[in-house]
Amino acid sequence: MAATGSHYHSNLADIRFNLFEVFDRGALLGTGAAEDMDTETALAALQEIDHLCREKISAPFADGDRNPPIYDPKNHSVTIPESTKAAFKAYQDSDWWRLELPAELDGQPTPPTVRWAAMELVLAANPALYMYAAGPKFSQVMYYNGTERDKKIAKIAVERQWGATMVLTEPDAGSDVGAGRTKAYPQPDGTWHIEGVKRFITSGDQDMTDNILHYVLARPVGVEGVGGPGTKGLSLFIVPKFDFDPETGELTGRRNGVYATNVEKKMGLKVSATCELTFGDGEPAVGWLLGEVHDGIAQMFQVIEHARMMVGTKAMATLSTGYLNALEYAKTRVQGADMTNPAKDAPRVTITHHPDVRRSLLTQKANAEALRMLITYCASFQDAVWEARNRGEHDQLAERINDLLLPVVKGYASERAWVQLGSESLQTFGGSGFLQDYPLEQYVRDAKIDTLYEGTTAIQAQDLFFRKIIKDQGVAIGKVSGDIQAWLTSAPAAPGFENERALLGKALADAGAIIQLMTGHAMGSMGDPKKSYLVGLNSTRLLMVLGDVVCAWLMLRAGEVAQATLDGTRTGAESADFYRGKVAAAKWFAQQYLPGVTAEKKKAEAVNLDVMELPESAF
Ligand code: ST9
Repeated sequence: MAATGSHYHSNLADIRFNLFEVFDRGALLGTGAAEDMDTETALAALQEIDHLCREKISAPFADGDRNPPIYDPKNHSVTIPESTKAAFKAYQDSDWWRLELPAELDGQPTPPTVRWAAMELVLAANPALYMYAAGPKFSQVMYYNGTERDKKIAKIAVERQWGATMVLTEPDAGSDVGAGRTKAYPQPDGTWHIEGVKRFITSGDQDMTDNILHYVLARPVGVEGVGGPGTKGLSLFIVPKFDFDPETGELTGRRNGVYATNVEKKMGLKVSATCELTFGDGEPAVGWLLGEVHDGIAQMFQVIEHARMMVGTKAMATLSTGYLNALEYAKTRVQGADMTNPAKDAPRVTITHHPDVRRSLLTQKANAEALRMLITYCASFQDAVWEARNRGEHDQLAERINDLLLPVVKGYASERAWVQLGSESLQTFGGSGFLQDYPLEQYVRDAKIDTLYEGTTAIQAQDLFFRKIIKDQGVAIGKVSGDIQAWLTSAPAAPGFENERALLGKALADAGAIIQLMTGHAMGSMGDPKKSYLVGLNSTRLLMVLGDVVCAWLMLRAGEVAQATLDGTRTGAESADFYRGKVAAAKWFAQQYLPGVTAEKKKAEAVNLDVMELPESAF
């Protein structure tokens, strides 16, 4: 019983429910900057993108894995498989990527919650394709940080749909970007020559776009006051693959001195060409400094923040389609008898009758839907930032809460998703899950990278604690925690969640205790530097605990909305079984994950310096 048709399964009902029944995004649509995007238009767009994903974008998913891009070391070129090229062209022609662009760049102004809902579909269907198509989005970074000339080039890059890459990592500078050694030499004509080797460059070369703009971090040499050590000494340069006329965008025919010098052989996400790029070996790699600002790391973080949100969304999207594939299989797979009927000749049943399969399916459903809520919740703060900017203002609190949630979106979602995909979704298929007949084995391989690139889980955990909690002086975490507390003491939207609300209250307090414990260690480290190890030993734990608490809260909010719909105290757009499923998933998530927070608090308290004092030879 091999799978037929598209591997891609979407959950438009849950997306719609989240956006409009829980997060009330309808109030935002059709007004202000989203004037041309009312609720009806947004829903129609989601449906059309879903159709495109099913028919075209998802089509080369397996082929791209089995026949990955071909690297030609003679010409330093990368050839993308024809099937992926066709899907890429279909996506480009669809213009849906314009949802992610502002009006200044010929985009279709759309609030981030709706944008991420739309991109969830593309990321579930074919994540590498989303990355190849990200060039126009990068143009925003050039447009908003650049000179008038840069703004013109940004528009050209959108119009011509050029590719783009983020170029930070080097062989000896991965998590530690500040250790990068690539140099930039100023030239009399105002350009810069870049020299160095960069590694792990996603979409570093391809033959689908007429040009590629590389966004490169390098250290300026010979300019007073810039180019010092660490990340703060890095500047951001734009280095095109092909030289072009900045007025018209026409290619001049000159090939710039940046070449793919290797393409990695990987565990998964194989159709995404991960390149080594060599700059200025033999011929100059000419680039220009972005804007006037020698503040490359901050500019690059504008890309990174978007990419971290993208990775969390990709992880969630893969788990969602993985779960729906598993559910479809379980509904038709007949194996064994019902547990309550021990007779040898008892009728065989579909595996959805077996308790362990039900446990697994509900766990997958609860996780996929919780992660979707986490992403929508985070994006709802991006909506506030977006709305304020459109009014010419800043919503600083929303910016800080978005910053706080980003490492949770990236770190927690990626960890949960690939483990769930491997341990539950694939497992539902039994031995068949191990075969390439089904997409699960590829999902697991493709999703593993999400815990690694764009900052590993450990980096997310450090970012969360040191930058987003301590440096923020607890403002954002205080607000989120205060909102959960306020919800707990407010009148429930529907009865029946008393036990789960109590679990949430206890978990919130225990999570707070872990933060307090770690803050104490951080402060203690000023007198005793070794205390900082105690923070490091607990930081990933905190990341996962906060993910559990926030997700449980969001699921319970959704559960109460669903229960109220079933009780008839509000009206909803979906079927009764949809709402029954929401109630069950919400309770399950709270019951299965919240008690674990108390255990994590105990484990955090038990951590001491023994592990750091253990000699290497004892490991
Ligand atoms: C990669 C590619 O993995 C994977 C897939 C690519 C897919 C591409 C397609 C995606 C689409 C993207 C489209 C873009 C569209 C954009 C549109 C937007 C309009 N938040 O703590 P310090 C800054 S690529 C913000 O001292 P260290 C900040 O400026 C490889 N900013 O750091 C700060 O200064 P200040 C990915 C932050 O100890 C400065 O950095 N590699 C944040 O020097 C220094 O901060 C990684 O992700 C933040 N969270 O360096 C690297 N953090 O404090 C992972 C720092 O004055 N490593 N800044 O504000 C890290 O993140 C390290 O923590 C480190 C440490 C490098 C930052």
